[in-house]
Amino acid sequence: MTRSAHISADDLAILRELERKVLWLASWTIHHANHIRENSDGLKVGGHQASSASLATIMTALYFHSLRPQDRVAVKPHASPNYHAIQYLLGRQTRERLEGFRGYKGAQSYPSRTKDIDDVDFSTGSVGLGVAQTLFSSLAQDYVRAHGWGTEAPEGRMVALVGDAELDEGNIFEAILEGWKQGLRNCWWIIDYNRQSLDAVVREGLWARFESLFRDFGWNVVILKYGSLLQAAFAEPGGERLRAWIDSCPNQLYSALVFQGGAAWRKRLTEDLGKDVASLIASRTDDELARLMTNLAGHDLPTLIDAFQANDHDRPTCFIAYTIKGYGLPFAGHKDNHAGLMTPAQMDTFRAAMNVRQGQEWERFEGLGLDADRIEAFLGRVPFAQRGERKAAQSIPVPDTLSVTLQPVMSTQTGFGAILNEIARTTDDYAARIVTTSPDVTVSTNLGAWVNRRGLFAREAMADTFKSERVPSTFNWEFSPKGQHIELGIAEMNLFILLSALGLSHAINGERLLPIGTLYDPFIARGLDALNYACYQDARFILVATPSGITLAPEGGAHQSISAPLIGMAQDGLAAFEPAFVDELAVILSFALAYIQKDGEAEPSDRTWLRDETGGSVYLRLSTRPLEQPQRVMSEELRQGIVDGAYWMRKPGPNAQVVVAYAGAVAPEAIQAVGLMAEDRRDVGLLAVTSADRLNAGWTAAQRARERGLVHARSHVERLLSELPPHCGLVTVLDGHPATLAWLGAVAGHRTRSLGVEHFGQTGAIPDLYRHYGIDSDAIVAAAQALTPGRPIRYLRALG
Ligand SMILES: Cc1ncc(C[n+]2csc(CCOP(=O)(O)OP(=O)(O)O)c2C)c(N)n1
Ligand SMILES: [Mg+2]
Repeated sequence: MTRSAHISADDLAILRELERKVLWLASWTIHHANHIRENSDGLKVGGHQASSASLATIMTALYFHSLRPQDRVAVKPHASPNYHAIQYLLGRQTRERLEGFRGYKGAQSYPSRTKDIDDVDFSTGSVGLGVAQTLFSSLAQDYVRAHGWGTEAPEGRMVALVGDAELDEGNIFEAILEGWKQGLRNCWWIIDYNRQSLDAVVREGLWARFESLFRDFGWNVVILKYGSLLQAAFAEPGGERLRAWIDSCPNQLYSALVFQGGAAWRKRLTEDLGKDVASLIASRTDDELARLMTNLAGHDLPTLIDAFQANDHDRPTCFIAYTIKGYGLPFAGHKDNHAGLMTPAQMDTFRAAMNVRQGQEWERFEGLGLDADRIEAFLGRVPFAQRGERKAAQSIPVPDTLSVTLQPVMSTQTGFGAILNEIARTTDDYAARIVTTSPDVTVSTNLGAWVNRRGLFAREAMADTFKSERVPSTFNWEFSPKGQHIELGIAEMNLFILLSALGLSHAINGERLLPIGTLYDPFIARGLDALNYACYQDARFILVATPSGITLAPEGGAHQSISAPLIGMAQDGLAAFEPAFVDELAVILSFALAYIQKDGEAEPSDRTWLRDETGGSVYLRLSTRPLEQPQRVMSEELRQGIVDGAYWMRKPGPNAQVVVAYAGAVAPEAIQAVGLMAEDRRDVGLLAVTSADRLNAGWTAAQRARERGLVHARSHVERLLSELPPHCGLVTVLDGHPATLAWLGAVAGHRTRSLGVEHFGQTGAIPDLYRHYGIDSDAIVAAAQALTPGRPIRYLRALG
């Protein structure tokens, strides 16, 4: 038996048993979900059996031996059954959930931090994102430790188990480049090089591209190709010829021979190599020959254990581990095996080969060739399983009021910069926990003043040469380990994945950060899947998007965002706000800094029907348009309205004929329109909407509550609109898609006309564009006139 210098023969024997057990349990879990559990929708589960088998050995080596308690892992999505099986063997996953794999409340199809119970470190699912998450988590760990937090615990490695086809995703390359810039450490990517994607076999020689790519960016590359059986065979007569043959064998042929088995190997090798390898082949049975030829390093425990042990440094490392998709299963190597499922007959054969008795399929120690006590004792001392309960990160108090000096005329974007500047001047704890980041739009999103005070982060200090050379510059661009801004290259995917990593620091590092990321609003779409991913795994951050909409005017048609408000509403885990004024922004930002730290279980609030105690992330849609700021006192009621999503800027009278509801930068048009129609329509009201998202969510929740019998449930927007007479018309307006506010008419049954932007690309000054797209005051008045009976509105007649 082949040996490893880093594990005793006894322990290796146990690991081999566990490897078989992982393969069995993962395969059985999938089989059970398809063939045994009642599956009324008739949907079959593809993409798991072959993919899991490919990683079974590597995951056995890691989880039962090489990983340390401080390490964190992102598991390739389709290897989820392996992960759950491993946790089950360690006593951290239930049989019930395995039986319910992919079912309601069962173990998740793809490992999920939020939905699984077995301590998943990073969710995966959308390929490429979990991989990059490990890279950014390493940076987040460095950031936390450089600031002097969490240093009592040892540094962990962030490990990704990567499908080879995952490297087709562009975000991986963006991440590698950024990692190089930031001096990445403590990151392992283990590529499951099975040379198969979902559809087919991958291109020849891909490993060489990977190798040079990673080396170019400063990674250590370890190629794990041959297992210990093959290495031993290479020393036999003809062994070198065999090695050369394998090295030049096309991927497709290798896969096909794996699928066909021992007899096919014998025939092919004999044909190609003849007497050179005659004795090597003749001394093995078909089964032994098949075992030899599939003994790639990714299926060889001693080789893996030695390689992991030998990589004892903090340089980022890419392991390219040769594997076979479907290893150990009847469809091993077949190019169509991604969605392959074993038939019940095949499963019976497999079960028998695994020594598992019928009816005992879920038994943890069934079919093992070793004493259960020995295995139990081994499991009890597995290093990775020694990690205890996660340290619950403290919550950092945030002031109720953030100070800002209001200029008579200013934009929300300027206000944002001013508020952060004020925060930067304080010595409060929460200010120290804020970390900002931006993909090359730090200055243009107004983070400059903050960065001037708090500096840029890098593990090694770097001076601003302009400053040392005394060249005048507005911005101090100095890097140090104490800096609080992480400057990224222009890649919005990276921004969101970094926010995801920083926003999970409380869970991963046990140290809370308050991350704020800025970007231009339209480029949310560029990183949308990564944003969704960050929310899905419940990372907490504040996203500040500015400028936005057509209001960025001469900045150009290409940068206009229309759908962003709808994204804000629809994105689960993200509370979206679009304030018009800077005093609103200050209230929202203070709310947001507290909200991103909440994770309670409380019932929804009676006032709003929002579940604020559970917290979430926050998206602020800001603007560069300077607006005249209201001179007003921030009453408690006003503050509450701003946070809840809307307040009356002008309360409608009892006979109101029209209400204008606006959001964001079009406030002056809405205010003006209300003034212009005041003589011709009675009791006109003006509703300032600060969060269509929260209004809508509360409304939906209250309706559901009533349908379930809580007859008194009322949401904030229902209360706001309840006093309007039925004949009152609603005109809604925002610089974004009109559907964002169109639903307001359904709240209490009011006729509604919704103005907004449906087309884009026109450039010009704000008045030109507002007129062109129909969100200026004329358009609001015209809509009000069309919607409500009464005499023609004089102002419009005057215009006409
Ligand atoms: C962003 C995204 N696109 C497409 C998919 C569908 N998908 C799931 S796995 C997969 C390819 C799997 O190939 P590989 O990463 O090599 O893993 P293997 O199955 O070979 O282990 C694809 C295209 C996905 N999950 N995410
Ligand atoms: Mg693959």
